[in-house]
Amino acid sequence: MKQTVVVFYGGKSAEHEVSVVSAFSVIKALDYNQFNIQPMYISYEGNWIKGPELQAPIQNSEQLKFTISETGDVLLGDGEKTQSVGQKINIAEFAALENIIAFPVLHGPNGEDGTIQGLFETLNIPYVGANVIASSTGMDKIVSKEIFKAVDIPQVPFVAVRNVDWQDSKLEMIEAINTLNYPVFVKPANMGSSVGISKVMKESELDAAMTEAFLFDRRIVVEQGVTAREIEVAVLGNERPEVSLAGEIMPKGDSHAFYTYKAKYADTSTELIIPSPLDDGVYDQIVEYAKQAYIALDGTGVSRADFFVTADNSIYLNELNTMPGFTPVSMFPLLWAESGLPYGELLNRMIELAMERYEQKS
Ligand code: ADP
Ligand code: MG
Ligand code: MG
Ligand code: K
Repeated sequence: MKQTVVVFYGGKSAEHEVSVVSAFSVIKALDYNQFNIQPMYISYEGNWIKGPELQAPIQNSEQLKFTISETGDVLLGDGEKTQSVGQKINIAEFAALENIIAFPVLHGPNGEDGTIQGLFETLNIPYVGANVIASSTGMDKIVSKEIFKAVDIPQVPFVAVRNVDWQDSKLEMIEAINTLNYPVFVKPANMGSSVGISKVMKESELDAAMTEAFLFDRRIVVEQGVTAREIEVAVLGNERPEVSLAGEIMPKGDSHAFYTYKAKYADTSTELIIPSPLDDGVYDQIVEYAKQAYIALDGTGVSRADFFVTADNSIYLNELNTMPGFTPVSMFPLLWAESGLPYGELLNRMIELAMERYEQKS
């Protein structure tokens, strides 16, 4: 009997739409000779909607009832963002499904942060990608920075700020932030896709940026801005992680102050250069840091490690993303394709790694 891969997508997260686009490519590219595919849409409210089980690849997103507009918006059903196709199910019904493996293609809080991974652990269901601890620490920019610091991976200077401290002792907080050089980047601790992030040129702009970031999280990280190239590598594996070639992000046009949400998903003018031309020794050092970072968070399955490389070849780890984008224009699958592992084979390898880990545990 074929195993069923349950692909979770959507999610109660500001990165819902990115997830839908990623999942569509995943669902299309999975190996239907080996698996049945069960799409499982999670609505903005957190409801689980079980779509029709698929025995053959779907050809277009209409069959999953969503379309992607020219501006990159995902429109579900008739364009109502909360509409979806399928039948609402509860966790007990999910747990009763037999011979399944979960494939969460979810970004951001409630999907990439260890919560749903913990549910799969509890239900004793194998799942693709990062485990609970890598997911939760990787999602939290403050916790992950503290861990990377502890293993001596270079990062830009940063200051962590809690909402209550910003309310109670703003002047002290500003003083701490002013020890960094402007521009600074203000980021919600738990988010991705550049959601809630601002580049702040001077102190007078700080308040608005903090208010914006606090919409997404109680905790914020303020980072010193660097002028640098953005270099990313993909990591794949459990105990012995492998690292791909390096890719470089080139957001084009001067409308982008940095690699924004729009530049990431809607803007086809953003160029990805693979392999990225790097001076001698830089790639090897990046590979080393990527492995160290992955192991420090106890990474499993996959991650994308993102770096800043300055003109004088200083290397800073920006972040580890445990559920990197999987859209057709996403860096992670393109990096593996250029490194000799095409999209479909990459998905198979990810499923294998999930099963390996599951069998080791049990
Ligand atoms: P996310 O998890 O949302 O992708 P990042 O920390 O990667 O958040 O920040 C998003 C983008 O903002 C980066 O890809 C980069 O373009 C820009 N950025 C973030 N931090 C800095 C920094 N310290 N210096 C320069 N650019 C930055
Ligand atoms: Mg991120
Ligand atoms: Mg990022
Ligand atoms: K992250």
